[in-house]
Amino acid sequence: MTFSDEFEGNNLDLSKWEQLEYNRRQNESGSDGWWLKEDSYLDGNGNLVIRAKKIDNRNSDDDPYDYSTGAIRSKGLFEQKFGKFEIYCQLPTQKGWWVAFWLFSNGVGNEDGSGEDGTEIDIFEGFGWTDNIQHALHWDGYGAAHKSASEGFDSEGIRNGFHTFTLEWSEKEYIFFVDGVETWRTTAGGVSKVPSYIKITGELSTLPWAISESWANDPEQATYPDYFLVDYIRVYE
Ligand SMILES: [Ca+2]
Ligand SMILES: [Ca+2]
Ligand SMILES: [Ca+2]
Repeated sequence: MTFSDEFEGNNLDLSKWEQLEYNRRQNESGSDGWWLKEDSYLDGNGNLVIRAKKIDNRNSDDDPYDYSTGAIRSKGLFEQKFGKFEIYCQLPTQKGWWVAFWLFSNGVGNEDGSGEDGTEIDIFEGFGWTDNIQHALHWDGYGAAHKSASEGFDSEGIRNGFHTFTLEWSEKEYIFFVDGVETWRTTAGGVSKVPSYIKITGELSTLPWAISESWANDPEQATYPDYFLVDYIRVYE
C-alpha cells in the first residue's frame, strides 16, 4: 500500500487532500455549478462526505440560485503511476449531479496523438437516479484534438449500500472492476505512463447535455442536499 485514507475522525487530512473552491460550471442555460470547500467533509463515522446543495446566486448573473458540490484532490501531495487504486463508497440518491473517482495529470492537455504523456482516467462515474456506471479515458486535451474511450453499463443494485470501484493500471493496460468483478479492459490512448493525482468529486451542470436522461438528469427535480459517502481510498504499488 502506498496511500490510504480511511476518513476517520472529524477533520479531513489536509496533508493528503486539497479542497477545491471555484466556479466549476458556468452554465449559460441555467444556474451555475460551483465547487465549495464546505461541501467536502468527514461525517465523524468514518466517511468522507461529498455534498450537493442549492445555494444563493454567487456571481454577477441573474440566476435565482446556484448549486454547489464538493471536490478534493491529492495534487502535489500524492501522485503515482501504475498500481491499484480503489474506492469504497455509497452513491447519492438524487437527480442532477454525478460523482467520480478519477486520476489526473498536467500532461492530459498535451496534444501529441497519444495518451502516454497523460490521460484522465475516470475509474468510475456514477449517479443517484440510475444504475448506470461509466468508466472513461480522455487524452490530448479537451479541444479539437480531444480523444476518449469509455465503457458504460447498468449495474443493478449499485445504488444500494457501499461498493468498490477499482483500477489496475500497468504499463500495458488498464483493468477496471466493480465489486471485484472485471468490467472493462483497455489499452486506449496507449496507456498513460506519468504520475497522476487522485480526485474525488461531485459535479453539477445545468447545460442541456448534463440535465438530459443520458447523463445526470435535472437538478430541478432533486431534493437537496444529497450526499456521496466514501468509506476509504486505498492505493497499492
Ligand atoms: Ca449564477
Ligand atoms: Ca497526449
Ligand atoms: Ca472509513
